[in-house]
Amino acid sequence: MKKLFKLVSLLTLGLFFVACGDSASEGFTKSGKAGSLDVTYSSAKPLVVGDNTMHVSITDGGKALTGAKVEMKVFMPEMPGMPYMDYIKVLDASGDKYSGNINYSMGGTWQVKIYIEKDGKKYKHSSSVIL
Ligand SMILES: [Cu+2]
Repeated sequence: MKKLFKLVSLLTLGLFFVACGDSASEGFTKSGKAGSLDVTYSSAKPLVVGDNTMHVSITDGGKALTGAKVEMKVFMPEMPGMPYMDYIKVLDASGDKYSGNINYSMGGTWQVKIYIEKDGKKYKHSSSVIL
């Protein structure tokens, strides 16, 4: 009986960790290249229509890129019955993290551009998200 109780406790504990793992992975993250740089942009929460705190991290040959000017732009091309719309934000730098609010004003596919400027060199990362 004691053994069974132990087993049930372990299973319950296991489920608890599985549940926690799920909620942690519900955030958003996507990676790609900007020229020679590696770019990851993410949000702690799933993306929603409206305001989202986005984080960008950049590495150059595996080393975090600090002191860059990073601008994020999201846009939707014009569609029948919908004008072109965009949202542009220069991200705040804090160490090797660049963050800022991005507002996706409607559901659908948004084109994402991340412009990076460092020591006079310019890089661009192109991506897209679906809300
Ligand atoms: Cu639209």
